[in-house]
Amino acid sequence: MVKKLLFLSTIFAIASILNAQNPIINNQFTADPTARVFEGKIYVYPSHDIPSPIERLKEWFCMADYHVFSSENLVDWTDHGVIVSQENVPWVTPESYSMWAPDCVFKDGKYYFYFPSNPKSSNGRGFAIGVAVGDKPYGPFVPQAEPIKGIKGIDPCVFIDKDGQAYIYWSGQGMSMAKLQDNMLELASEPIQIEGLPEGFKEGPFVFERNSKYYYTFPWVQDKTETLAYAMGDSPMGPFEFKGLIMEQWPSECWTNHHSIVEYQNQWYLFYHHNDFSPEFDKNRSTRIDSLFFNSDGTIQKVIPTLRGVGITEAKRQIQIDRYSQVSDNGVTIDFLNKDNKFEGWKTIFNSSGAWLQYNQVNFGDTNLKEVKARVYSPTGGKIQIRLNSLNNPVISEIEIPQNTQWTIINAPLDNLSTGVNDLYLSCNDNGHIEIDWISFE
Ligand code: FUB
Repeated sequence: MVKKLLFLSTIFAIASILNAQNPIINNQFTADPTARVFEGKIYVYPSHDIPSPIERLKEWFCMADYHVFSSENLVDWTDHGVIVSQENVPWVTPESYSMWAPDCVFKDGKYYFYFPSNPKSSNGRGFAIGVAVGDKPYGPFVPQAEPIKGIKGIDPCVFIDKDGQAYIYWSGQGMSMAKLQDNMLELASEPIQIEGLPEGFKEGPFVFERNSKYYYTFPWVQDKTETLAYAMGDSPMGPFEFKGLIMEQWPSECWTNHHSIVEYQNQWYLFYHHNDFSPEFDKNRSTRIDSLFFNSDGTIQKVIPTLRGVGITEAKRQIQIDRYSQVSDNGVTIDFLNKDNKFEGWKTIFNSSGAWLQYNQVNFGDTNLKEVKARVYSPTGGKIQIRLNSLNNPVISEIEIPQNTQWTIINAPLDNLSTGVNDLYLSCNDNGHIEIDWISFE
């Protein structure tokens, strides 16, 4: 049996490379992202939302398997393919499509992948939490024959303290935790409830430590949709004192949020999700990242979700300016390129004089580039001006866009050249209608 499972995990692992800002994964829906640093890279273990192939889940969460993604620069992501699926876990009901929010940790040379699902023994009801074990962060992972005894619930998070003791946290029937045995597969203590949290629906615990403070973080419905909130304590078992919000609720169109917090190359990041590629159905979600900062007393500064996300964009790549850092109040709109395949991404529409857009952190390298290239469409024709670092700086390129009725790629020369990392500013001086898919420098 073990050999067969290993074989299945291996054949599914076909890596592909993705490049994107927020949302960071653009070849499938991904939710509940747990980010971990393994072998000097960031690995993301998300849920894999799919449009339901079965009637019962058409309006609900539907997940058949897990992929894992990795990145060194938080911009280019490798999809390592399927690591665990509902068909290859002995205890999971094969067509339950309940492979909800997972986690993965490393201990004593092994990677332990924790995931909730519907157990065969439960006649279609409820969740248990199982473990799959691997030698590498991208698998292959071998699922255990049975789920962890003593846990009924979802959203596992495993935290290993500095002394090597591992703790598992989960939700469902309250917010619970227990110690894990050294084998990482069994509980070492009776589950207890986390005290000190605010009233209201809570799920998705994520625990981390920083400067000897323990952070118990969780999605929490304070009003209409889920916020991300946190409490702090001096021990992984609490007590925890509620501190407030990490992220505000979504303005209605996505009911869930679910997150993880990780330090990578001296910067802390919040991984979370939103329904960017599926605005009309909030159970098909996508992973995002933004930077996270602490105050001097250890409390967390609120994270404002951005489209720009994190990481440096190479000037020679196709820069998706629709993932902007800031835009003018009027005259710029963002829309899908192809409403029938939203994974193709977005376009930026400039349609009035004075409109501007800012896209931060573009790396022009150390040699002067000579021209700008843009994929554009404009039924009216018009001009776009590009500046670096401020709208008051000299224009480095004026792109004259001829009236056209089809997407076309045009080139314009660059003046006042620059090297290094700069913020881009695009602005429009006329009232034409100009659509831009991407721009690039060469
Ligand atoms: O992804 C399914 C469920 O939605 C998760 O388990 C919850 O945390 C929520 O994000």
